[in-house]
Amino acid sequence: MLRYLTAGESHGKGLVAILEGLPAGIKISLEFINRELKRRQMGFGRGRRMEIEKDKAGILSGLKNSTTLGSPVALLIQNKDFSIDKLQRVICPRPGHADLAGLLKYGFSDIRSVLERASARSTAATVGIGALCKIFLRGFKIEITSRVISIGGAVSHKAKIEKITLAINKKDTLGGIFEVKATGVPVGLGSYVQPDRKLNARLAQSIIAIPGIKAVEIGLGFGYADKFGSFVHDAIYYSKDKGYYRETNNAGGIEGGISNGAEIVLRACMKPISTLMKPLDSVNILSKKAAKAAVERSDICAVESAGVVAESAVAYVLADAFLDKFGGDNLADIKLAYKSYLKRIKL
Ligand code: EPS
Repeated sequence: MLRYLTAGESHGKGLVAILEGLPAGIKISLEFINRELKRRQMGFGRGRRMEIEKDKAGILSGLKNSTTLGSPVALLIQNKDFSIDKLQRVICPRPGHADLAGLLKYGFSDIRSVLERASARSTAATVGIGALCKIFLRGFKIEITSRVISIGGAVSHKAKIEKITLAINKKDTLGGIFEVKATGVPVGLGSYVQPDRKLNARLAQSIIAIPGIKAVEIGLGFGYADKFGSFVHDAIYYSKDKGYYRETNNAGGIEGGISNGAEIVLRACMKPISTLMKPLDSVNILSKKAAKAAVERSDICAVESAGVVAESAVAYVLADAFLDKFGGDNLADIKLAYKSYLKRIKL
């Protein structure tokens, strides 16, 4: 079983991630982890914080000679902007952020106490975990990628840049849609036997947990709603060299909660960033009088980064499901189990 925890505030000392359950014997490339962290920081529309931070991970445990020991792997990403105790109190909650609900729930008198952990800064730790999982999955030729489909409704590269530029000029923000694909996933990850073992359910949960994500669809997703069944289900064929195969992949690689061997395809919608430079109406939590929402340094658009974070979320779920199926403490054992499974299902 794979499990992880992250810790860290946006302007605290740093972010910590612990991943437990990686088998022994995996060669870990710190360079790869750092490349992934850098990818998360990119994209047109990111805020000034991304110019300050040059995220790099330190590995504190779980390795010997860069190879996993089967013990927990702990990562540390230090914050350059470590200023949590000096930053101004925040008293006007931003609509769309965790500010007001978090303040009431935890009984704070400073919204900063909420936003420090609710910030998407924590996704740097998620990407660190995802990079470790990607390294494991790559050993089995499973690759995960993402791309931005649209930003504020704009689809072409030029239109997306123009739209974000408009948002910058208008002191507004934008969301959009991104897609994540996983190739090389074998048939048989996840299960229909219990809701919490369904691969689609686990993927959807992990994606919707990313800050700002409001909707997830798998394969044709909402596109199923207005079509006949005969038009959307992926007909099954068989040939001696290919075995069972499909000519379409509307299911997005998952049927009945199980991977079916096709590419896993999912899309998610990220809402516009909720910190607005021209703020919306809010209420001062001290006076209870009408006021404009707090203005914090933030991003204008972070859909590309959210795609990278989603790759990590998918990598974690797939690595866990893979270990459920072929699990072991040792990479060589898992490779043997995988080989024998592939031999069995080759009909
Ligand atoms: C982020 C770091 C944050 C924000 C952003 C994402 O840094 P700061 O608040 O110091 O500018 O730029 O967070 C949010 C958009 C949010 O809503 O919390 C990061 O590292 O990705």
